[in-house]
Amino acid sequence: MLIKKPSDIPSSEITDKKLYINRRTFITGAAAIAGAAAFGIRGLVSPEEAVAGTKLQFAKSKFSTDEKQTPYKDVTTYNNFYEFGTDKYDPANNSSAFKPLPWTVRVEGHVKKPRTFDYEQLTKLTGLEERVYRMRCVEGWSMVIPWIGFPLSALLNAVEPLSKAKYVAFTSIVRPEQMPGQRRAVLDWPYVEGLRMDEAMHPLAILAVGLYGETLPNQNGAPVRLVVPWKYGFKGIKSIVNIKLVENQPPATWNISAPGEYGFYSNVNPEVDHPRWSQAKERRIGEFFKRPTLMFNGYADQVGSLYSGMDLKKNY
Ligand SMILES: Nc1nc2c(c(=O)[nH]1)N[C@H]1C(S)=C(S)[C@@H](COP(=O)(O)O)O[C@H]1N2
Ligand SMILES: [Mo]
Repeated sequence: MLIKKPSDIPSSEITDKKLYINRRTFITGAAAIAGAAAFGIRGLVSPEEAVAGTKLQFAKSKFSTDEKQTPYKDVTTYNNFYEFGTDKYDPANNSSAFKPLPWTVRVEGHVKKPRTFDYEQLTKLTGLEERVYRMRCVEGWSMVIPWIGFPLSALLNAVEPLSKAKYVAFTSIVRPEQMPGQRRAVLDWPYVEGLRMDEAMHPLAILAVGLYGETLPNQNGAPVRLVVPWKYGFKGIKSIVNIKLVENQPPATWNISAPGEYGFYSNVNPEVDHPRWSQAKERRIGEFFKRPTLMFNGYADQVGSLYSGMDLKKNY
């Protein structure tokens, strides 16, 4: 993330590079989930579907944008997931050995009922929804992604937060044997992130288990990751194993690594530039001309009130 500015990336690199794994490769990877039935996501997938890519059942959501969706290929081959390497194509190329199932997420801290959820329990909390969201990376590119997930608030409510809980701390998995990027100290592992409690409870904040109607490819944060569409992409922590409700503002990986560049809040804000580049515009992947970046990534009507009275230049 520190390495390339969006303006350094020729659009030819974005569209023409042949290094992406194709959809079939993902599907083979997902055949690892063939065990799906064995792991107990029975009811969501039939064995045939598991082999052909694990389809999810979901409802549509009123929170979706009807903007043109970024092609599957771009969503799954051009992104950041430093556990698999620092290049945009590394996650797709280096994540095939990762085994996303079986999986559990521990939810604890200042809660009445701390609990460990397995994958099936997560997908059944409220059932799954499709949320087509605009996503804006701090580096200046953006996508429109049809996520499949459920409200983070549903998970938090299930453990009954206590009044002492002011923030939510998220932790990614550490598995250097399956994540080649973790064999190097590019970041402090595990990757960690945080939200303020009211942000975490906002209906737009979801935990995603899929995209384009199928289980998440490894490179996009399988099997469960955070999606907060009004914040820069790096807040969307992937492959989450622990969620802890805490009293004080928790550490966040990019904030630890470069505090002057990446704040705790990291709301998409065209008026507050990154110290090394402007945030006023963005390049929607697949489009040639840049478009203006919108306050809170276009979700100002829904989330603006969370920050009323806050100095967003200081709390960047
Ligand atoms: N665990 C972990 N989560 C992570 C990252 C990472 O390196 N490790 N990168 C972040 C960054 S910088 C971005 S832009 C998004 C990109 O992933 P997506 O395109 O699949 O949303 O994931 C975020 N979550
Ligand atoms: Mo990012």
